[in-house]
Amino acid sequence: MKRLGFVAALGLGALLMSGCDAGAAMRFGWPEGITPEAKKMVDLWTWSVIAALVMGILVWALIFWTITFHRANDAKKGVFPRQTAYNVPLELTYTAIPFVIIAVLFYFTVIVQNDVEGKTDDSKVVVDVTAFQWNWKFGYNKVVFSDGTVYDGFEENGNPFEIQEQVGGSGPAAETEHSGPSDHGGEHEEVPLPAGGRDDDIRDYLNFDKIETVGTSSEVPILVLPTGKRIEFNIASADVIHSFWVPEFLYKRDVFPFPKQNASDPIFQFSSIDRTGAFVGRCAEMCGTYHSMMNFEVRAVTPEDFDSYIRFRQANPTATNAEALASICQVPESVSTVPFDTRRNAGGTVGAEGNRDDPVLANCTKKVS
Ligand SMILES: [Cu+2]
Repeated sequence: MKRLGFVAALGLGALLMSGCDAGAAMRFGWPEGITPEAKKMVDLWTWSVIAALVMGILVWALIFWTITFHRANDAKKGVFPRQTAYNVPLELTYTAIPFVIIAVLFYFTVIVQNDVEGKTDDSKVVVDVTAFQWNWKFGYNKVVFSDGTVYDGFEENGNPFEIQEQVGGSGPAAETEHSGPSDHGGEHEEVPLPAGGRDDDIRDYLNFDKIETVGTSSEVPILVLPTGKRIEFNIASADVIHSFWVPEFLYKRDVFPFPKQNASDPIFQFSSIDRTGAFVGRCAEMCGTYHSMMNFEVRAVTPEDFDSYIRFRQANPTATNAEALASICQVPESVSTVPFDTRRNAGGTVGAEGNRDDPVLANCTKKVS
């Protein structure tokens, strides 16, 4: 008993000295959610862990009670123990209780899941997310400003893969007319390119918008969003399967190429972001060599700042995202993550010292075998 008390005191002391507050402790390792949906998921998680702990403590207590008070001693040696099998009421009880537990967990999971996956058609911001190896592109498909005016950012002829009109005969080598940014006028022969085993010309699920933010290996893409407004995400991949994950949203969704053919729903919504700040986003699906470097940042700003940001980008189509962020007095670079150093130029961190024109080792004798 003394030893048990010591262990309990040690555990309690370690918890108190770790400096985590009660709220963080009750999240059992999860980050603090910043959407109403995330908060509901945290509650479900907290109560599920508590239920598991109650069950765990009960089982541990029964195990320790048995091994402490029912071990063999001299008086019991050689005596056949009392048999308790075929105790029908007991067996019915411990069959029924797990079913009740599963039913209760299932009920609350479905309630929260329906809420998280719920969609309405009154989103104030619609963002087109395009994942590609190995970065992200964010486009503003629709924005409803605070004064009620609607900005439609969808670019009708933005898809360079879409074949607008078939000219001439049919068949794989048919002559086609190409429209969009890559159009150089005139006719050319269609060259099928690899795209998930399909021709590029059916990558018409990719959305292009007038205002877009594209990440590069030297700049982390920052997706600016307003607080307090319903936001819709429409995710698509230009190549392989990625996964859109913002830990503070407590939400992650696989980003598929060809969502229709892959039977994947590319749209999800959050009813609001509850506080301003910078939140790191990551790719959560192993998608190739630089998968771990595929970071982005969500920058939640006030609705007024968001309106100014979009209006600045509307008025200055050639301005960079950094300039637009600076125009609303936001730090123009990501503050939650850093770009991956690709070491492809001398301006970055270079490797060993050496003469670029003659990279040989000084005072070295070649080994001849
Ligand atoms: Cu990825």
